[in-house]
Amino acid sequence: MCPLCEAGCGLEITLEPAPGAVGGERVKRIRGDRDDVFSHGYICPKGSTLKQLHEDPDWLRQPMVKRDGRFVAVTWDEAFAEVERLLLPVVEAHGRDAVAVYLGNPSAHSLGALLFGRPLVRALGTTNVYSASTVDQRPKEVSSGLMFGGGLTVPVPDIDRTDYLLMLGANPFASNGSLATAPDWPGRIEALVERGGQLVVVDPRRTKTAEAATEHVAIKPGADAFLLLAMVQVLAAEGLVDPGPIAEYLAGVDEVLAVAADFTPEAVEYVTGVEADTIRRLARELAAAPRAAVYGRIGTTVAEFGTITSWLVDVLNALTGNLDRPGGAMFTKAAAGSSNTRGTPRYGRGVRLHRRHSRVRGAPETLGELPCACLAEEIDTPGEGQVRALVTIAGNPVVSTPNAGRLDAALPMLDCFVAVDPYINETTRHAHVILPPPSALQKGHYDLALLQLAIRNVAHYSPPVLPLAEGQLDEWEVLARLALVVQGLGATADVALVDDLVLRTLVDAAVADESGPFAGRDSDEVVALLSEGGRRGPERILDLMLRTGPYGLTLDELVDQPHGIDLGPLEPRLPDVLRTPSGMVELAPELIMGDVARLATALAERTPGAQGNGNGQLVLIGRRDLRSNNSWMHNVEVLVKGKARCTLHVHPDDATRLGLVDGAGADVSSRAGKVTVPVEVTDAIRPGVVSIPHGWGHDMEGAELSVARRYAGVNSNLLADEELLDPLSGTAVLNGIPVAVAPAAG
Ligand SMILES: Nc1nc2c(c(=O)[nH]1)N[C@H]1C(S)=C(S)[C@@H](COP(=O)(O)OP(=O)(O)OC[C@H]3O[C@@H](n4cnc5c(=O)[nH]c(N)nc54)[C@H](O)[C@@H]3O)O[C@H]1N2
Ligand SMILES: Nc1nc2c(c(=O)[nH]1)N[C@H]1C(S)=C(S)[C@@H](COP(=O)(O)OP(=O)(O)OC[C@H]3O[C@@H](n4cnc5c(=O)[nH]c(N)nc54)[C@H](O)[C@@H]3O)O[C@H]1N2
Ligand code: SF4
Ligand SMILES: [Mo]
Repeated sequence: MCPLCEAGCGLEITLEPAPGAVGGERVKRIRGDRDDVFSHGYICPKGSTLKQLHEDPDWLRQPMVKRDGRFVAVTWDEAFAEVERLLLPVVEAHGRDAVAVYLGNPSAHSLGALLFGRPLVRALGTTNVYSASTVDQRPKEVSSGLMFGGGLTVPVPDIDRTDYLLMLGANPFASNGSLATAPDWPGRIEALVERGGQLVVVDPRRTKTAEAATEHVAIKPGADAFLLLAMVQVLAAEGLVDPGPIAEYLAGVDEVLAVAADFTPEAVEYVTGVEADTIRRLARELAAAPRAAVYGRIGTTVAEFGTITSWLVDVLNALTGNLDRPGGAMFTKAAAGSSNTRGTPRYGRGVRLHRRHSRVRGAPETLGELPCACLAEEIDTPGEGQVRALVTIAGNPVVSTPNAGRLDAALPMLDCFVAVDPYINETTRHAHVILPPPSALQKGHYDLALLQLAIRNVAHYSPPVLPLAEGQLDEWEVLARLALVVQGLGATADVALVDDLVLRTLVDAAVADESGPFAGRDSDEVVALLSEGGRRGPERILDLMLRTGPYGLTLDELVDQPHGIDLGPLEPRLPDVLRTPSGMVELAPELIMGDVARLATALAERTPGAQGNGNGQLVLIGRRDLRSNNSWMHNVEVLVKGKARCTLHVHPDDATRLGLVDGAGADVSSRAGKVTVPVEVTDAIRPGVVSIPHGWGHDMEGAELSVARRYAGVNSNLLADEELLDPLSGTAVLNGIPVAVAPAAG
């Protein structure tokens, strides 16, 4: 299984003898697995580069410790001793909250990091927990948590069976899909159009996905909430509200229709840049389609009204009768790890939000984390509670988070910075200790998180393809040893302590679960069963999760079926999928209803001619490229060579007005910073909007990425403003950044 993105394609990897290599073999070829039950041979250009990543000379194979400002390779024992030496005094002097943790994107695709990262966070005992979620999907987790009772209880568009897909702020032709796990989105979209279905893409850019669609709506950045709420208004005004059989599980329909009343298509025409007639037609089409789904992704979440927009996506699904029906927006029933297949069906305590606030700015906690846009100020603002140590796991926040310049300047202030990461990059160059994981080919893989959002119920496990080198630690072992160090058990303590404790906690819960397969069994006996054949680490825990999951699978069964197990198309799951206290879908959660006032204020302020509406103000958005993966795969030559990808997309009208020339440089500046970037004039972007992809800027001193440095590009997050957040989710606004653009000086 390819662990690089959410699609999770099956791979066929051929090895060949290689006398010098660890284990005596190396990868000969990687291609798509034609027998895979879900991907059927599909692969993107990144999948085969698992070989290049594994063989990349810059991929660290030994821990690094900084001595006199330079990294030197050390043994694992020395590295953990250094962590102990630097980290424990911080905790002793300033308490546990003085240590912050940042979890990055690849940790969501790593079984070891998923299962041992949280125990490490608990061992640290800090409330300063940050992750890439608050520059990503957190608004969707918040809205889903409030509506359905679980952060990952996110309805996914049933694209294989739908007749009408309204897609906002997503470009699966580049990203391969997100929060809707499916290999080969392009093929599935083509099939939708071929069977006579409609795809409407709402995006300020005419993307490849928009080109494949039956309609493209070039909305103004940040305006999706207005568009969707106006569609609700049309449904209400025209008597088109018809939730169908799920009506009996919906609470708050009238409240939702009431708040939509003022948001008529005419009222939002200016803010959205979408004609009232179009909005009205879209609402009618959505209501009339036999089976339809609304789907929103990152263009709608890293936005000013991210949570409201995420909520409205599912409000529309529900009001048009498309929630929880085939061809609509449905709930996955994952084989392992899902909170909506555990406990009492239908009822739960829901999610708790805003239980505490960040020290400096008072920004809200969500799902146990603070907004990563606050990390820099928590480090660089002196006072009680200041962050003085940092642990990053699979993250590159200096490139990925807003006002990257401020964070870059803050990291050298830390007394201790430990990075679990394979590269010396823009972020980890500031670390005191770097602890590298093995490559993806050396780790077992089961996508515990993203398979919970698959558009078909499937289960896949792949064992390590290549062995660990002598003395090399697996990723979970790195995290377990870190946990032991922070618990004060020493740099050489045995990882089995952590492994057994994590498993034991889960087994105890399993024997206590009256409806589960281990109900009433003896914990020791269950642990012994799971440990048969010497199984340990993440695999042993995964086996437990599979056995206690809704299909009662075992890891051995998955190992025996390397092409995956198809558990069938999604099926209706209401009301059992819910974990809300009321046992109802909360269509009008209080927190969200309260935030609609902000939308109303914005609507009143943003009228042509009103003061401060930013007329003529350019705004910056991002984009993705099929050959990139956030910030960290630009060290693979085959992916970066050719035409430069880190360019500023500008509409021809804006280029003429601003004197920008295709191929020449432009200075782009915002409140947060300034970059100089090559111009690419294209009519595929809405006038008034410019776009730079994130994840670049690899020419920083001290980073050791020999290929990426030659294709450096610029860091677009130097421009993103860390002060702009969606208040409900604490998610940074990364699209719609006000910028000034001029021909590059000199
Ligand atoms: N302007 C703007 N900014 C954005 C976005 C945007 O659309 N626009 N998108 C946001 C999104 S969606 C995301 S998810 C974030 C990503 O933000 P991050 O997660 O902070 O960044 P990544 O680029 O994914 O960096 C991954 C890091 O993990 C390391 N790594 C790779 N594989 C492994 C592994 O197996 N184990 C470990 N321990 N480390 C590994 C890499 O070397 C790298 O340092 O960026 C966000 N930033
Ligand atoms: N090749 C590749 N694949 C990836 C990644 C990658 O970096 N490269 N990253 C992975 C990760 S971590 C994630 S989270 C997913 C993200 O997956 P997607 O959400 O599909 O991400 P993008 O391809 O960036 O598409 C977002 C689209 O939103 C548009 N947009 C920007 N602002 C707005 C707005 O205000 N409103 C609307 N309606 N649209 C807007 C942009 O023009 C862009 O086309 O991709 C994953 N897959
Ligand atoms: S789309 Fe590409 S990167 Fe994503 S899982 Fe498939 S092969 Fe890997
Ligand atoms: Mo992401």
